[in-house]
Amino acid sequence: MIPDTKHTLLQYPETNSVPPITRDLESACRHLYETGMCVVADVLTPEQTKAIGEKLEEQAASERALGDLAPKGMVGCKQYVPNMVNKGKSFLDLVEKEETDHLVGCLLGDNFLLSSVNGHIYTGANSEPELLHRDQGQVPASISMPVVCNLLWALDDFTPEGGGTLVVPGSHRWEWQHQIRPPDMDIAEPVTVPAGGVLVLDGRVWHAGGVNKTGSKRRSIATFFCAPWIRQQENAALSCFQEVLDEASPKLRARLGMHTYGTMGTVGGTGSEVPGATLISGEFSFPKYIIGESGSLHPLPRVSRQTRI
Ligand SMILES: O=C(O)CCC(=O)C(=O)O
Repeated sequence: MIPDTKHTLLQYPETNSVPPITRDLESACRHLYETGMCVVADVLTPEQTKAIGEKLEEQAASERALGDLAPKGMVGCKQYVPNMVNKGKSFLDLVEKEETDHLVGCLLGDNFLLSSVNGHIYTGANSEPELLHRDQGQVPASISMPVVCNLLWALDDFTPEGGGTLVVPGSHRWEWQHQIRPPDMDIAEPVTVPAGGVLVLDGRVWHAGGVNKTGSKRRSIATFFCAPWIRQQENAALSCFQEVLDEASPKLRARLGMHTYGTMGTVGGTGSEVPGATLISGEFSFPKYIIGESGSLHPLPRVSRQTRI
């Protein structure tokens, strides 16, 4: 897939309207190019939505019980559950879906990587929206192309009253000077996403979690993706269980970064099967050892589901 990068600039502070909810992936990609966002309905069945929601709740409860042994997940009324890669196949299935390939591919090209998978649970009412931000805030604003893309899989309805994501549609097309500091919150629009649907955000578009006036629970899984030539948010090569990689399809292994991209992402200088070629993109397995000074050989330990503290 060849991403459409020929969009025109939009004069700050002009914005677009929130695009209509669609089920058609071609329309969704057009919405993404034009407005920096799209909402696709019914990508998960009600049964899948319920099962993923329950699994997320169970995981969140087990991490709260870990106390200080887990990263601080609770911020205000939001519990953040990081690195779902090791926490159940249903989360990884979102990464491999055909809709994911299509929607992310139309922004980042076919070779995109999984940057992270995180769970979000908003447990109650709040009075302030989150900070407006761009998900590619670490990338120089003068880089005018999308290099990351976030898919928020709604496990409950996102509604304006229930704190649904606030987005400034079209802000990805502003000149780079307006990509550094957030615009006024009052130009951000609340987005409605029915449970089982997905909200896709171009990494350059300003957005934030909204104000939840109803106190209803709002859960989602954020599958975050990046171009194959920038760093992933989670260092999957280090933190992904070996068993997850052993069970993964070639596509999932590649998304996790277990694939070289030209000369990038090698492990110990990963060799190519092709004589004389070093610029070949291809899957690798972790070598048994890393070569050190004077040719010493050092075993490469891998994190395993089997070994526990
Ligand atoms: O959950 C939301 O509505 C917003 C999440 C968000 O801003 C993000 O993942 O970058």
